[in-house]
Amino acid sequence: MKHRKLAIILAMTLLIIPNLALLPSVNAKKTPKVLTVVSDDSTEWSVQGTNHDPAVECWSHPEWGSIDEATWVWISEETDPAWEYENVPDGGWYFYKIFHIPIGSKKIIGTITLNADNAFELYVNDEYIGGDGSMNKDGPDSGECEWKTPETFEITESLKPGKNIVTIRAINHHSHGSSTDNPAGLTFKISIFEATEWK
Ligand SMILES: [Ca+2]
Ligand SMILES: [Ca+2]
Repeated sequence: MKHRKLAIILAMTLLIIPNLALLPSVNAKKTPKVLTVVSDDSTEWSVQGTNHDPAVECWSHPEWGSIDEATWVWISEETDPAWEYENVPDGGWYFYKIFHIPIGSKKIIGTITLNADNAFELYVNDEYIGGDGSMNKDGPDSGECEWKTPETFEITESLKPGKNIVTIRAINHHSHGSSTDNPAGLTFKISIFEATEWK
């Protein structure tokens, strides 16, 4: 009887062991994506923090360096360069995006890719991250084409679980031109990952 029990246990063990190899490894390295946030009509804009209004999808130039999934937005569908030149405050229009990283997320890694016509400065949770182009509304004299290429910044150290706010100051250069030969726009994509190893 004892031998029969042992034989059954041995048979079951032999059945289970090969199947263990089919289970996914718990140590497999992975970098799950937690969140993607893009510019869209839930982006808000304001004049230096007052009267937040929704940004709108705007006319986009075919040569603008665009970003997958993200919309070009601005304070109006078509730019009025002369009106903007007269009315834009020093430092440009302020654009905001609020997003929430799930509480309990650990080892968060984040990047943002963005582009503006003509120039921008980027802040995450009020911390300055970087920029592209001159924030002077008269623009540079060098004929810079910063609007052609998106920039990517790592924002890991500025992120936190819970509510986060990205602020982008953006400005259109020069008073001359029509809405299509001197357009304005902003586009961005925030990507948040949860890493398995902290570097
Ligand atoms: Ca750029
Ligand atoms: Ca422009």
